[in-house]
Amino acid sequence: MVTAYIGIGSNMGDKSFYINKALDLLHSPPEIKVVKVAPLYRTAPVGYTEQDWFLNTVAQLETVISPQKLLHQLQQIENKLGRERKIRWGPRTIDLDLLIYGDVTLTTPDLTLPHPRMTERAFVMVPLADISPTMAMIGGKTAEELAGELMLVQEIYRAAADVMMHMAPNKDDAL
Ligand code: A4P
Ligand code: MG
Repeated sequence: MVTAYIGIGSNMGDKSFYINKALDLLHSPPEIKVVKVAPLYRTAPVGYTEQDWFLNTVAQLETVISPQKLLHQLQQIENKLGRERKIRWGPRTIDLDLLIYGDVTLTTPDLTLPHPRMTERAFVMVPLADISPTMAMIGGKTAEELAGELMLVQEIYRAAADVMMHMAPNKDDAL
């Protein structure tokens, strides 16, 4: 079984609904178990800035499927929740990025691991540090140290509402 981390973002419609729904869908197949979810954050758009603020969080998973299959699952959930790819880094109902998959490093046309931009982004590092503060990041800093630096220069605020997951019973038996 491998521990993986997923970055989750939404900036269209009922953002917390889409995030909750994505987590429910992620948790539903027997080969994926969502073990931790960070709090939700309101974050200023990075990259393409002419768009609404995002709601972001990070989830920790345990899974037996390959990183490619996991990415495929994430894309299927994005499609199910009405994601349309019109503008790179543009508005989206849901964005699910595979941040880390065990200690795998990989560069292929479809998948780069760890996610190449994660350590530059407060909207990833702050929630990641909430659930795994001592994780060692590329460059030798911990998640908590990096999050502390990024939150001083990028706009990020704790959201009022948090994730309300409906965890499936007896999930431990399924893996
Ligand atoms: N891809 C390669 N590696 C990965 C990976 N580790 N995880 C490929 C997920 N996908 C990966 O992604 C484009 C392609 O990246 C996919 O076909 C996949 O094979 P996409 O989700 O279709 O498009 P995107 O999200 O617009 O592009 P990208 O490059 O993933 O953007 P980012 O880096 O995810 O940034 N600001 C705030 N505040 N909060 C956000 O959540 N998100 C973005 C998107 C920009 N600004 C933001 C936020
Ligand atoms: Mg993406």
